[in-house]
Amino acid sequence: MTTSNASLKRWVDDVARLTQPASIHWCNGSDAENTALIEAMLKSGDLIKLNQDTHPNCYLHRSHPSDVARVEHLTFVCTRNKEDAGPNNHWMDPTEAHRKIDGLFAGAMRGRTMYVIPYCMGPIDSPFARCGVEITDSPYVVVNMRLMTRMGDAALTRIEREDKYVKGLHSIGDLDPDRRFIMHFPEELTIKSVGSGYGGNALLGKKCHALRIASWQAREEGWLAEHMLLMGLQSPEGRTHYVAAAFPSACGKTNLAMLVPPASMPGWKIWTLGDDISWLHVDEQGQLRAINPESGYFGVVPGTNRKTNCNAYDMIQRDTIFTNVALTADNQPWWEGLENGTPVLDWQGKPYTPGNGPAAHPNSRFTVSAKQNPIYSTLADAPEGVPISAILFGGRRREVAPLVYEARDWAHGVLVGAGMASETTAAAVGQMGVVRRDSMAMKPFAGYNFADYWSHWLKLGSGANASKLPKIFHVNWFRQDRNGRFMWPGFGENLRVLRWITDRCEGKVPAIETPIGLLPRKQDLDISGLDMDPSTLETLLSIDAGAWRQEVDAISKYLDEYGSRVPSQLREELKGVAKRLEAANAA
Ligand code: GTP
Ligand code: SPV
Ligand code: MN
Repeated sequence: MTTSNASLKRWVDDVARLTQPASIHWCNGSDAENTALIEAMLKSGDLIKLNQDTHPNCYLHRSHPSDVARVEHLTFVCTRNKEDAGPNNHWMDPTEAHRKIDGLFAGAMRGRTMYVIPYCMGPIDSPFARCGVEITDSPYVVVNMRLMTRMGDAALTRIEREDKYVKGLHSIGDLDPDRRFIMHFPEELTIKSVGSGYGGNALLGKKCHALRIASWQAREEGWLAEHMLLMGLQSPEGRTHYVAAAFPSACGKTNLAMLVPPASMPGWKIWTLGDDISWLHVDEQGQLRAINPESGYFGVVPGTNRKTNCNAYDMIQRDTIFTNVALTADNQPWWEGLENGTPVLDWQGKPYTPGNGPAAHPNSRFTVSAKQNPIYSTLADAPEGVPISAILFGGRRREVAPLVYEARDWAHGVLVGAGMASETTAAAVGQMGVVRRDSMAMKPFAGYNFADYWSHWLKLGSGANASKLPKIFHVNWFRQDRNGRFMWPGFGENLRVLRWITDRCEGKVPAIETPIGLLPRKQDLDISGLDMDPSTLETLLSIDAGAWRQEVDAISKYLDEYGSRVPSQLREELKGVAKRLEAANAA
């Protein structure tokens, strides 16, 4: 097979000349192709068959122990002008970057098959969808891309028609962390990644295309590409609100998107549209609408069980690829937080000894088609997307940030998103549990200067055509008490907070004005049936003025890092918070 598109054919030929594969395979996305790839990977040891009685069509992949998470320090945005990448990105001159990485690609596919993967991010017939082609020498990448994107013939047809697509080149190379780079060339709509087989570094449709390159395109074209889940909340009366929520990696997007309502909220229904990425546009009526560019989930495994999220748990009992989980004696996958079973082999395949670190890697993942989600929304395939009632920002904050508050308006909401902070997690290599600023949960994913990104957000909201903007909220499920215990039960119980949010969207309940935004009155947040003492709720719903004055100072210093490109409106919003804190202090 090949293509009628001359530029695509030329690029594939050029890559083959550089990387020297033994053969070239154009992926069509068929079942037969997938089965053959899985058979081959079982033979090569890339995949291990899991217990087919308990987990039909489930496989385990063990990655190289040095290759288990995203590598932010090796991820570059290569723009002609360094300032365009901004202090939020590592930068390299594009000419130098190409030279450096092409050196690593030279001959990298010798003896291997080179796969050409045409894919579409978003419903194949959506005007908001964007296509790409990933070239890779990893069959694991191919089978994952098939679950995560609309991959194969239909995508190729659209690419040939449009003649515009993102070029992604990937090789696992020798997996040496010293020869590992993930490079983005937004001005050329090009991605080059070498030396890693891990999700976000290797499945180029996901973070590299749908966030870093897409955010760049989105600014040029007047839309937003965001690290947001997308869900529908249907009340017992039958009204549905769609909500998009940006939380940093491993901070609860998949779980919120697949939420199981608590017993105390009968009649509520949740619909998942997406669990990681949303593309948002203002439509002709001035309404913000969103699509999920992905078609599968690459989700965190640890912590998933029947109690925390039975939707997610049920979904991964069949047709799932597990990466870096542990194994039981009868070859079932095992991870921390699972209610039964005993691990005998850890994620590296070594005999498991309790007390010697976790059995499953903390960033072990499942890859599964979204169609297996029992609450998958039929509107996830709607070309026009869904109207958004509310945007949520949130992070992992053991202190300072209350359970929920509402921004005063769009511009204040942009400040709330820009000032977000969260504790680092196992999703990226590096120290865990350190609080860092992570604007809109996009610190690792914005493909351009954050200062310009904040301006773009402000501009989108002030446009005359944006008349029906969603409300913006901040949530925090992760407040801890003095003993390090989570104060809020989280998971399904988060629906109690979402209900207050939709009540606010419908103008049903008043809220309390505070210096940082609008907080719920205690009587408006239903906590019936929760074992929660009044002082805990008090803490969750109050703000510590001293801690917030420090927070404002910290945000101010953070904005300073971005210099004169920071929009003055953002600084005005921050001054507003500072003034209100002073006034409250004086009162
Ligand atoms: P990425 O895929 O990395 O973008 O992560 P994500 O934002 O989708 O996070 P996910 O839902 O996978 O949750 C990450 C971890 O946080 C898991 O171990 C969950 O069990 C845990 N978690 C999710 N929601 C909650 C919550 O409401 N409360 C608490 N305490 N933990 C949660
Ligand atoms: C994240 O780290 O935010 C993920 C996993 O969703 S990855 O695809 O590796 O980026
Ligand atoms: Mn993510």
